[in-house]
Amino acid sequence: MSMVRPVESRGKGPKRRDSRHIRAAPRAEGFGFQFTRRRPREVSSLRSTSRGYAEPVRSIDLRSDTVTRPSPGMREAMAKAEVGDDVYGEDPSVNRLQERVATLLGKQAALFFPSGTMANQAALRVHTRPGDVVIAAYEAHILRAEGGAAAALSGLQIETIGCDGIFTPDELRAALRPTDVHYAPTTLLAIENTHNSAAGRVFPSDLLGPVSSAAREAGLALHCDGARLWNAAVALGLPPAALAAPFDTVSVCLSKGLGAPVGSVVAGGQDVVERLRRIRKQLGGGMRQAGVLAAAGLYALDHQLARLADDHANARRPADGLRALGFEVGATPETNIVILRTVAAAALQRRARECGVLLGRPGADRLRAVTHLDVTGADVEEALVRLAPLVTLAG
Ligand code: TLP
Repeated sequence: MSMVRPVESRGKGPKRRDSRHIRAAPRAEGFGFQFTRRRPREVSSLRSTSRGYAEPVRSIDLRSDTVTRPSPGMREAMAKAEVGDDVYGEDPSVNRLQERVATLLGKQAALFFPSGTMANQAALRVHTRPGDVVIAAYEAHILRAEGGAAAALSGLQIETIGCDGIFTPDELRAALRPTDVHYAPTTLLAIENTHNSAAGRVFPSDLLGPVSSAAREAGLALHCDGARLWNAAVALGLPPAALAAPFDTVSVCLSKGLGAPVGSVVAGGQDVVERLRRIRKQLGGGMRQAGVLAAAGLYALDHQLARLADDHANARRPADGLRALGFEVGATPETNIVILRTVAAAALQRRARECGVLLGRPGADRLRAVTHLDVTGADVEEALVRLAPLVTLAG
């Protein structure tokens, strides 16, 4: 393949791109490259080789498990989806997805949402009134990463407790306020399982019962932000319904590890789901022929659920590898998220990108690597090779 001109003939070194761009070939064709006139996202830079030719460096995207692209099988399922107007409840594919998720989570009913954020925020609103307090784990996604929606849209205060996404019944009780005119009523407990900021930590199944009993004794409703509940279930070897059982509502995402392009579902009792339908409409989330999206979710549940165990194995490898290289990595991940702490997070993220490794930066001193459907074990090894020289930056 003589698709890239020798570096010398361009005179400006290996970083300069040809006027045309280079795009990675589809996954099924391996790591080959082809020219295209569109700016590619897959190729981050060119590197010179001993032969003096520039070769494209294929990006390994570890920013999030949301970056996956629908596979050919999923696209085919989407193209063939039976559809109808879902605001009238007439989309057969959406109805099938909702029934499927309700069954998987052991609930009476479920409702399809365009995003995890809308799913969570609708659930918070359904259980509360403006001014109420919601208790959640320290650095909960509903507080940190949903654009301030709980305050802006539902007038809620979120109080966080515990550490690493986990807390005990005593910590929950200690956060409750006396019933007194000075204090806002605490009405909801929200548990995030797995916990994103705590490197995908699973809420321990033996704590789930005591914590939810303590919440019930205090009269709280219970919501689970289960964007990655599938990962928790696979990691524990338990059915998702077992982890969903204590909760009034559970939101799950189809667009994270499961690899669908869009979609979340909230499951719960019939009544609560009917009330959620109205809130979804208020939030602008009533969708019409959404069956094309639901079909992707159904395909993901059929074909891409059990393989989450591969992502977990692929996350343990960089955690161990990065630690061995001298990076500060927390506990070995229980699921698919690795958090790396460094004062030089911004610089390291930039240099990693130049080497073709895309990392997330969830905090000023934190980088994140998330494994998913579109990265293989070999990609993870390659990422470690590319990151090794950067350890001196990590401080
Ligand atoms: N998480 C995203 C970002 O928002 C940080 C990611 O890349 O991890 N709950 C949890 C626990 C989540 O991790 C996310 C997304 C959501 C809810 C929201 O889902 P979406 O992005 O569909 O609104």
